This record gives sequence, structure tokens and C-alpha cells, in this order.
Amino acid sequence: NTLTVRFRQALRDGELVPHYQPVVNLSHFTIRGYEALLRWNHPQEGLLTAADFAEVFDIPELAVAIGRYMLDAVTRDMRAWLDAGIDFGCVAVNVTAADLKSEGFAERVLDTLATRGIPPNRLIIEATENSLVEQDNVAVAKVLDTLDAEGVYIALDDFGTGHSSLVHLRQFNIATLKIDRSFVRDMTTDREDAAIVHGVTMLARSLGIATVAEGIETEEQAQMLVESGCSYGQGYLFGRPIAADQVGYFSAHRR
Ligand code: G
Ligand code: G
Ligand code: NA
Ligand code: MN
Repeated sequence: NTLTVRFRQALRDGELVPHYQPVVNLSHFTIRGYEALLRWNHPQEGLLTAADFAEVFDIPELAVAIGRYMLDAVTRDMRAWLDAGIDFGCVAVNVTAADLKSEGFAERVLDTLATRGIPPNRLIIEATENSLVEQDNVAVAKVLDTLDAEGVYIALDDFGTGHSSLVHLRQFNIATLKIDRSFVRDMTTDREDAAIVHGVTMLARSLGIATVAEGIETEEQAQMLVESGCSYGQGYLFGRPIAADQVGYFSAHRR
């Protein structure tokens, strides 16, 4: 189809770029790190977000090509920030089921970090619950264990929207749960959403897992999340995704 043909071309022609959305400590709004999000600098249509071309992630071969591209581009940016003395914290890269299944994924991640001289504990691999469910648990656990053993953090994305989440918390070495923004959106008015957020935060805390609330747009939501015991937050209240060359300025002015 035309989108996938055009997308392959964009990948070759360097039209794809990572942008970075800040993740903050909710108690003092300092930067904890960034989530890398794929953007397409489309010559005719302007800057497209991943939601605008989500179909490409459903084609395993393209999803793996994107994963490789992002790992390379993001670690290149991290190297440049380290060289410039920028205090950016940790960076999260999203991965798909196809990435986790691809031959030698964990080794590729670790090799890339070693080649660029980036400490593994500066990287977070962010996987959705569904990307873990879709496949052989033993094989995924091995991939995640290999990364975890070297210090790479594993985050579970869109928590609460997928399947059998509690099993995963036991089975994999999850460092962080990302509470999906659908729960955060109405938590100040909807008691059930508030209860879910509170429950997830308490559960995570008792298991020694950190929580990041996504999609925070108001001070009220941030306040309520702090009261619920949630440590970290992400959302337009703190910052939209920004280009790599803005991360230095942003990191310095949020401290
Ligand atoms: O950034 P945006 O709101 O368009 O993201 C839409 C969805 O696409 C989100 O679920 C996000 O996690 C996902 N996404 C964004 N960038 C990447 C990426 O580089 N790799 C993968 N696998 N998913 C991404
Ligand atoms: O599924 P995932 O959590 O990776 O999705 C991340 C996407 O959510 C990004 O594309 C980002 O643009 C979007 N996003 C981030 N913060 C907010 C927010 O505060 N409000 C809304 N509506 N979307 C957000
Ligand atoms: Na994500
Ligand atoms: Mn998410």
C-alpha cells in the first residue's frame, strides 16, 4: 500500500527523527528523563506523529526496521548529550513484539550501548503489555533478563489497558509501570479512575516498582497523583515532545 511504500522511502531518506518528551519527578518537577517518540518530518505534510502512521508498526519487518533505526538515532543523541555535559537522566525507547522476537535483540541493544560508551542504566526499554502477551513468555523473559542483568531498565507501557498484567509483574524484571493516560484523563472527576490509579500505584510500590503517570495536562491531576503516591509523570503540563537539539536547554531549565 502507498503508506508503507512511502514510509520505507522516508526511512531511507532520513525523514524520520526521534523527539523527546520529558518525564519529571512529580514532587519537585525536576527532569527524570525523556521518552523517545518517532516523528516523520514529511516534506509535504509537516511533522507527523506516530499515531498518524500507526499501521506501519503492524508490519513486523517495518517495526523491526524502526526499532533498529530508533536505537541507533537515540543512542547517537545520548552520546552527543553526554559529550556536551547535558544532564538528561534516562531515555526510554519504545519496542514492539516484533523487536522482542527478533534474533539477537538484547545483544544488539547492549552492543550499541557499548559501542557508543553509554552506561546501560541510562536506557529504558519500554514494552506494552500486549507486546509481551503476544508471544512465548520464556523467550521474552530471557531477552528482558539479559537486558536487566546488564542494567538496562524495563518499563511496562500503557499499563491497565492490556492483558494479564499481574502475571507479567511477577514474571519479568519490570522497573517501572506507566499508567495509561486514559486513567489519568478523568481521575479528578471519576472516582473509579482515581481508585484504579491509586490501586496500581500501591500495588507497584509494594512490589518495589516505580510508576510514571502519562498524559498529565493539569496541576490538579499532578497534585492528585502525588497524593496517590505516584513518583513520576509525563504530559503536556510538563512538556511536549521536543527535538534532540532542545533537550540541553530544557534539561538545564527544569532543574
Ligand atoms: O507519539 P504519538 O502519540 O504519536 O505515539 C502514538 C503511539 O506510537 C504511542 O503508543 C507510542 O508509544 C507509539 N510510538 C511512538 N514512537 C514509537 C517508536 O519509536 N517505536 C514504537 N514501537 N512505538 C512508538
Ligand atoms: O502509548 P504512549 O504512551 O507511548 O503514547 C505516547 C503519546 O502520547 C505521545 O505521542 C505523546 O504525544 C502523547 N501524549 C503525551 N503527553 C500527552 C498529554 O498530556 N496529553 C495527550 N492527549 N497526549 C499526550
Ligand atoms: Na510509550
Ligand atoms: Mn504509554
